[in-house]
Amino acid sequence: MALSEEERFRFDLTGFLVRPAILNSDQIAAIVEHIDRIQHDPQSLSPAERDVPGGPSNVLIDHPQVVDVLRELIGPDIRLENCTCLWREKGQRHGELHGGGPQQADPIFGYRVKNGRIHAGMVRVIFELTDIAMQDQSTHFLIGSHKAEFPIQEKHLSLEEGQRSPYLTSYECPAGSAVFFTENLCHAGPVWQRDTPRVAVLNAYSHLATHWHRLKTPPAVINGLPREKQAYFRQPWITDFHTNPVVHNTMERFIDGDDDPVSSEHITE
Ligand SMILES: O=C(O)CCC(=O)C(=O)O
Ligand SMILES: [Fe+2]
Repeated sequence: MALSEEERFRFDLTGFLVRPAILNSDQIAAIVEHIDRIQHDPQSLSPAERDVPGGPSNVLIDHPQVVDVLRELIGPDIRLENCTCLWREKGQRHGELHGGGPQQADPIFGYRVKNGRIHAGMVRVIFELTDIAMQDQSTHFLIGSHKAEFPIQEKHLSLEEGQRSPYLTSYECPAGSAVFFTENLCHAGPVWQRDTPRVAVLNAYSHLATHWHRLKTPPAVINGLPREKQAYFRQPWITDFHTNPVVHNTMERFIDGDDDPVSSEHITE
């Protein structure tokens, strides 16, 4: 198992988990510089690097300390279905608390534990590329809400100072940390309070058979990745019954085969 018993307990109890400092300083510097150019000077980049996870951020797609955890949380076959970068200046925010509660019933997001195993739907991984202190106001979580069966009550949804739920929690971590959370956990990106920006990459992983986000990663970026990383974008199916014996959509099949890495569901307009 990838998670220690303590990590598994913590993820199940709260719905999120921080793995501190899994990237080295060279990796962090290269990705921050790349995101700066994506956000502020995209024309200086080749089309293959004009968005994440192209260029140096491709190390995040299949970081060993991340995919091991995801395979334990989601299942052995996973996809990367959305990848975004952020450069959040003081005063900017993502928005209000959202998600969690009874959408638990939806297999895309749902979180359940059976036979000693976690079966999470979509899991988001935030790669924090700057140090995060509590007062900076990084992503916040309403802990336990990933298992809530009743609607999340209004008084627990405030981000106002002094009116926040006692269950609203965040984290501190050094640059280069990975923050995992189940998409069924109620969460928010409040107003960023630090003078220097928060730079991060957000990856959404899901079970191989599901796809929530319409893929927005540009085809040129996916085409520019090594084949074993393109495999994380393979089509969302498990078994092909057209063939005898049936074929399974494994990572190895994709890597050894000639499937077009850019599937028809791409936004091309
Ligand atoms: O930007 C943030 O801090 C939160 C992002 C968020 O809500 C999400 O990844 O779904
Ligand atoms: Fe969100």
